[in-house]
Amino acid sequence: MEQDTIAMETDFNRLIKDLITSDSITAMENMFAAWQELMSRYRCAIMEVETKFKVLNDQFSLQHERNPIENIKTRIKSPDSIRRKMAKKGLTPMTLASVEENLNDVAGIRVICSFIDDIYMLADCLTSQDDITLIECKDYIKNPKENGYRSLHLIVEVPIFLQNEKRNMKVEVQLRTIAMEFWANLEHRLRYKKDLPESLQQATAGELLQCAELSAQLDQRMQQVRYTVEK
Ligand code: 0O2
Repeated sequence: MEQDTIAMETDFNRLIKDLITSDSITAMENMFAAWQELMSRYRCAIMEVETKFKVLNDQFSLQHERNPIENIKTRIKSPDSIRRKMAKKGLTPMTLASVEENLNDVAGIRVICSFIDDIYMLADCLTSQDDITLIECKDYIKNPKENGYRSLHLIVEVPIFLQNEKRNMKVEVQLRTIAMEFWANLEHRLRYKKDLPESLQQATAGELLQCAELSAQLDQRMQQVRYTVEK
């Protein structure tokens, strides 16, 4: 019996060794290295765009004694989220070249602003810089989504300078006010409570839409207060 078990284990080990050849390990290592390199390029692109916003914030605070930016958040899309988005768009098989060409939001930066005006001022300042190319602009502030979602989304291309080459990388920039961020964060959390009955989902959607409208009014009023104070 013991002899049989030893023989089976030896066969199994041989099978595994045959499957995992040194060639396949090298191929996996190469794939992993290429993935790491692409993600590193996206991280560099985020650093470039984040620095641009920090410079604008600093310059503006010197000139106007206030900061238009409350907070900056950055993220690289997770491998699982990338895989799901590629599948949703029907982009299979998933290759690195296809991810780079077809996904605009692997690198994301969110800029939380004090006032609505600041959003457009910062967007203009960023897109008028000569190394930035504006690929797409979705204005969900002027045209909110049906559920009430508001933000300004830009897809920009920014060059990054590596040891021996220059690469243009895409970055998604989301600009929103504190009130828009507050609403979007809570809505995002509630949306993932998927097991709600249909009637409750509809009631919640209506309530969330009203909250979005209230928060948009709040943004408008705060903007008015600022105009009054500045006059
Ligand atoms: P995550 O984890 O935030 O990155 P496209 O990218 O153009 O093919 P998409 O994804 O519909 O199509 O683009 P869109 O409309 O510009 O939205 C992209 C991102 O905006 C989302 O990213 C969210 O971050 C945010 N967003 C859009 N609509 C809503 C909304 O209704 N509620 C909330 N809370 N956020 C929203 P991802 O890919 O969903 O994920």
